[in-house]
Amino acid sequence: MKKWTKIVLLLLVVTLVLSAVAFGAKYKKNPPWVIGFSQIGSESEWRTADTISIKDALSEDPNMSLVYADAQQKQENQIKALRSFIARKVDVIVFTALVETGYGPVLQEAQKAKIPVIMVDRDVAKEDQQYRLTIMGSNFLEEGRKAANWLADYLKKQGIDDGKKPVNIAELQGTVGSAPAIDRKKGFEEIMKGHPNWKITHSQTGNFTRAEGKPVMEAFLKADKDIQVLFAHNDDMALGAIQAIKEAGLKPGKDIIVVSMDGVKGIFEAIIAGEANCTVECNPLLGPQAVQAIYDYMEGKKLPAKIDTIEGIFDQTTAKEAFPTRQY
Ligand code: GZL
Repeated sequence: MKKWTKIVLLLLVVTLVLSAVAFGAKYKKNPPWVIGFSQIGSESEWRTADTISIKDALSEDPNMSLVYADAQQKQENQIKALRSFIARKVDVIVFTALVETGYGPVLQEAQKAKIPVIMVDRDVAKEDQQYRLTIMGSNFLEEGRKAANWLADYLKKQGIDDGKKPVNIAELQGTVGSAPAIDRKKGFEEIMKGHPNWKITHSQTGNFTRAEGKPVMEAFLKADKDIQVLFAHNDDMALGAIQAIKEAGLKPGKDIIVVSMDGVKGIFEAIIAGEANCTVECNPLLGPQAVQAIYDYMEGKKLPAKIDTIEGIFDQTTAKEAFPTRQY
């Protein structure tokens, strides 16, 4: 090849590369970015799926490197992790709040250090939301309403609720002070107002775990067998309670209607086996949305205050068909 041709070709390649860089995405800070992800623990099937989704999405992205911290359900561990991210000057913090309150000071420190905070799943208290960029996750209030509306429809169809006879409900609450526990309860009780014969006769936290849901349900049943419905703030506690109902000689899904949230594999199996009745989906697969939010931020786009996830509801008429394609 003639010398001149080689020079022209070389110049062409250099120009192409430079223009690609010049007209490539304009970032606030050029990658690679260090992302600190503070997760609350591994208390449920839902949390495990959520952690895998977010860790995979962040670590598989060529522009991101992940610093991961598991708080093991302790807020002090989480605050320590956030402070270590700040000290390390990570580019973005991604975190889910174990409980709503107590994060104001550390979020202000992140803001002072000009480190953006993107919340996933559980938000912080209203007064501290000014220190975070956005929250992505479920609408817990709506999940509570969906559970109660499904129950009203089911009780009517089964001829169990004449609007007068008492419907006694046992409630397994999630982690005290957490956004899902507060808002799922609020949403459920909002719909209850339209059913004066419904009553929550027992209510206690099972901390979103099977191991704690079972003994709490055992204690409910020891005190009072006149329970028609179990409303559990997540499937893991419902699965623990189903064991307790069986050990008390009752049929879960029949003697006691079981309604919970998340949509994990275990509850699909219980619904298909007729031992549970309904699960309101709460999508944990937030990884891709978290990565997209980081790119949007780095490209200077304004993030919406809340990024909602799309969710369904499953019962004994739909669970069997949906189960094979479930991703968590
Ligand atoms: C809800 C999430 C809750 C799940 C539980 O988005 O925060 O925490 O419902 C999990 O299974 O423990």
